Amino acid sequence: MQTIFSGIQPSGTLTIGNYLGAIQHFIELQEESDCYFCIVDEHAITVPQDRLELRKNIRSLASLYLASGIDPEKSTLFIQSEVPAHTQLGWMLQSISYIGELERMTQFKDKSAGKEAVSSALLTYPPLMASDILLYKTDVVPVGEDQKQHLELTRNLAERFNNKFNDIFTVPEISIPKVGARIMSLQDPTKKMSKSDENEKAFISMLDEPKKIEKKIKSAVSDSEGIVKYDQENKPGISNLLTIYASCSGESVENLEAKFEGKGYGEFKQAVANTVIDVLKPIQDRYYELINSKSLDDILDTGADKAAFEANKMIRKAKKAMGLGRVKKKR
Ligand code: ATP
Ligand code: LTN
Repeated sequence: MQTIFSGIQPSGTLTIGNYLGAIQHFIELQEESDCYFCIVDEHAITVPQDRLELRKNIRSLASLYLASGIDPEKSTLFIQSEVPAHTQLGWMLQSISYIGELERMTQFKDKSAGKEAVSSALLTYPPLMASDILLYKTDVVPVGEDQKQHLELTRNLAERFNNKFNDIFTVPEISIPKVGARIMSLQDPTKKMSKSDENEKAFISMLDEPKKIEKKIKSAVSDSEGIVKYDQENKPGISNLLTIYASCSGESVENLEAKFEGKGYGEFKQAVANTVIDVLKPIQDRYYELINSKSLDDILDTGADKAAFEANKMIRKAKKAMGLGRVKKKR
């Protein structure tokens, strides 16, 4: 059986972009694979976080994973900082990462641009991400388009380690969805939708109330042509709404274009809003049942134990390969 690993940062409430680009696919994958889904809180602290807000976001993300359909009987759901092996292997992988290759990462460039104080952890974020993946002998990593570069670096680090020390890591494949891999901001459709965007109107949060969703979609940037047609270059706003509609409904973009031929943006936007609400409403209902439940804690405890057991086996191999610590004598 193949092993799947993916992580999401608790850096705010998940957006419809996170859902369509990532979580929706996790749900399908768990049926036929051994899956690990992680709340990567140590990645979130690479930029400043308020401690109480972070706590809240961690729990909220765990609850959203489950409400969206992650089944703890089938998948291992856990919090990164509760499994120390992640930072341990992260450090070892930093020792074989080059500053030059880390500085070339677009996420680093985007998040550090114009900032006065940039943490060194923002630069060394990718070896920690590689550690998350490599600890579990991961075969496939399902992510949105924006993570492609990080995955390529992960593959390079795995191969570099295997060649330099010992062949212990599985070199993972990336899996990017065909539709929905890059949902764009509603206010600036040339930028990806991001949960940490300062402008709240730019994203639809998975917990937004129906009225709010409707309002945000109605005020989404479009164009003056009045034709519902997919044209990424000339009509990025409408193309983005078509992608959202298609990923939420399962209908193809071509079908939707035909359905809205001769109809105005008002009617189209209302239909997009209705489909998004239909997808999110049942998830929100389950979310509020779970958020304060004891079962959420039990699931996270079990997940951390299982993940730590597997991860520690890989830590022992990696330490041995690099010559760290002592050779344990059998007594
Ligand atoms: P932040 O804005 O805090 O950096 P983010 O919204 O980009 O966060 P992540 O936690 O970094 O979200 O990503 C979680 C998963 O969601 C990843 O697989 C990522 O590729 C995917 N993802 C994030 N944004 C989008 C988007 N706009 N469209 C499709 N997939 C996305
Ligand atoms: N870097 C990712 C989050 C992330 C991740 C991972 C994704 C951290 N570790 C391991 C897949 C596998 C992001 O910013 N979206």
